[in-house]
Amino acid sequence: MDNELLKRGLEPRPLTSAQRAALDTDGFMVLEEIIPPDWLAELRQAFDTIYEREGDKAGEEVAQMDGVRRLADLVNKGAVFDAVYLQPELLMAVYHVLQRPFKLHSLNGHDPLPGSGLQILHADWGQPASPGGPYHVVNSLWMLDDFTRSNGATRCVPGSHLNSGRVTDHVSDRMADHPDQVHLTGRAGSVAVFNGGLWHSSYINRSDASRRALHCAFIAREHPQQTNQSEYLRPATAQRLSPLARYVLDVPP
Ligand SMILES: O=C(O)CCC(=O)C(=O)O
Repeated sequence: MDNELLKRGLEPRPLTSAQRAALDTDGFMVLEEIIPPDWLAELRQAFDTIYEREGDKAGEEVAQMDGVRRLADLVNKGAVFDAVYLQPELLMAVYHVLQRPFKLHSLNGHDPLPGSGLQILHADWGQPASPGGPYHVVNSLWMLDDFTRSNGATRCVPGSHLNSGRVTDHVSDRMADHPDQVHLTGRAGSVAVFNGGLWHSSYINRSDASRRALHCAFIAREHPQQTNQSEYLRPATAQRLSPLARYVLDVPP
């Protein structure tokens, strides 16, 4: 484990052997009942309030997508998000995959609207992959609603993080269903953690229900962040950050 995390107060929560095996072999795992009901209600409320407040600018710091309610830079949009990027099981899983010090890559929101949401199958690490690592990115999906087959639960191809090269070396039509794809379903309050080399994408929401998620991604410490936290850091955020939060965000002490 990264001793800097422990020195700043992370309480280690060792993964089970089944969790480690799932991350190694499938490239993902789902942690259930991570978000208690009160916090879940606050996160849902914050998601909707921020989206309403930002309107057509919502998500623009990172990426907007037609048919998807996107949010970005959530580190600076409410203390309710502080515990997301410090969740101990999540940090342990990230270290297990990356095997070296890491930092937050970005904290965003994603809600495919009814009838929309399909993305190309992609990996979050943009460079060609080498089987067995080293890996560079770990992402997590915080399920603020139940993730079901009908409301657009994320699809992924188990074991695809073990392939070499790029997704395009293996898949010609990345919008099409992949024969080996599965969906990351789970109850609201669950968190799916996956290797950034895993082929995955958002899927069509064929229901009338929302499918709000937070994307909390981490990157090996030697690489630039998707959201440069030092540049974006607002005074109100800086004031409340713990030493552990500052380290994970990679902002000055
Ligand atoms: O929320 C999802 O289903 C995954 C979205 C995703 O992979 C992305 O926005 O790059």
